[in-house]
Amino acid sequence: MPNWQNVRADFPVLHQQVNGKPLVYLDNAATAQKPRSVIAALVHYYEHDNSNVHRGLHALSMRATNNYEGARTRIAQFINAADPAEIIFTRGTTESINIVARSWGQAHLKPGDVVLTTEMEHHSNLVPWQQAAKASGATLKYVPVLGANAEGGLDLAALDQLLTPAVKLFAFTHISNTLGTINPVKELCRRARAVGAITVIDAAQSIGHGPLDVRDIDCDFLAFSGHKMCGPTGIGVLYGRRALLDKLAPDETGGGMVVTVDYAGATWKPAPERFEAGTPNVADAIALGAACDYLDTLDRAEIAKHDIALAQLAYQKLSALPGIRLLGPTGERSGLVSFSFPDVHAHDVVTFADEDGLALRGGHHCNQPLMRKLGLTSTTRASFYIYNRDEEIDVLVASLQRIIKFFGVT
Ligand code: C6P
Repeated sequence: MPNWQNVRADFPVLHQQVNGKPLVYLDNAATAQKPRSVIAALVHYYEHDNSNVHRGLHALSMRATNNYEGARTRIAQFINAADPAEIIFTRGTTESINIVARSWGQAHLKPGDVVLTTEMEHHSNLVPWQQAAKASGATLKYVPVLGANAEGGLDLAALDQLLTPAVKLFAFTHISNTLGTINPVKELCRRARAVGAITVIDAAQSIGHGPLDVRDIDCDFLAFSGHKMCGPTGIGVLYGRRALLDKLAPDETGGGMVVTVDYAGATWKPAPERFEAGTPNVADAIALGAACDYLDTLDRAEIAKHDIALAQLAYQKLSALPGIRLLGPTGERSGLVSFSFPDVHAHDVVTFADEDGLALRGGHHCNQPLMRKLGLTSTTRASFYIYNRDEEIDVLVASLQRIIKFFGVT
């Protein structure tokens, strides 16, 4: 089992005071902090290897290419993809989902088809499907969430009615960034496959928080961002089954992704190059490989236990506070807790908490339709990661007690 106290020492940013108080960083669902090894990988690349990839025959370019492709192989291994060619580097989850929505959507969707998603999706796994449906004449449908506080998760009985052969694609999140719900992704993929639908998983909130095996889940596409798993911002991954990727036309075209070009047209390289037009984000891809190494030194099954235990403790302690409304599952949940107080805006909560050195997130969390369904405009969210400790939950509770007193919440 990892020594969680040592983990904190790996993250330079944590060792600072905010408003005269020790920083308590509980905004990990927005972005995770970076360990020294990831920062060192970035510095090393720029100090020693910086060069363009796939183009040069000189030493630096070959080193950069080897390290860039090495990172692809490392990430394939991290999610147990069958082939590194199934790993496409993108800017993040949002771009990854947009590539599928545009490339796959354009090629396959037609009027009468259904794209299925869920009521708990982040805008990044919702708006691209709205756009794809509009462009093709397909219909977008949503699997409902159950319960006044969405505590019941996805309505799996309604899924029986919704998953008809008209459904060509089913896109869903692995973990809700607002509710903390962990969806049964393997089951959802199995049920989608039974009607011939392809599956797209938004793994933004799960990738850094536990083991993830695309072959075991048996999904067709999966998207995630490096910055939520200790990697840099500006880099992410689209995983796609090779057989599907090689049949897809690229969404973006230009240098690096073509075999031949003449004045009449061009032919495409196979995946992954086909989807990586232009100079890629070499440094951040390499540092994402270093983030995989880092997380594996901690054991991802242990990370899952650690983050879930913190969220459960927080849920239990917060539920004792007057007036609080807790959202999402009452039982097993991922490493975050979302809540609201009557007549206190989440932005006020976050501003007060900041005075106590706490970093929380307040807002709609890019989940506007879900917020509306729950009769809310915003929630406050505390999200936990490998370097958080039980004592930090006490700081959170004390800060919320101060807020409750100030606003006279009963
Ligand atoms: N959620 C949050 O604070 P990008 O921005 O592309 O790295 O990730 C988008 C995204 C997609 N899906 C889910 C489930 C997400 O949580 C996010 C990002 C952040 O909750 C920023 S809104």
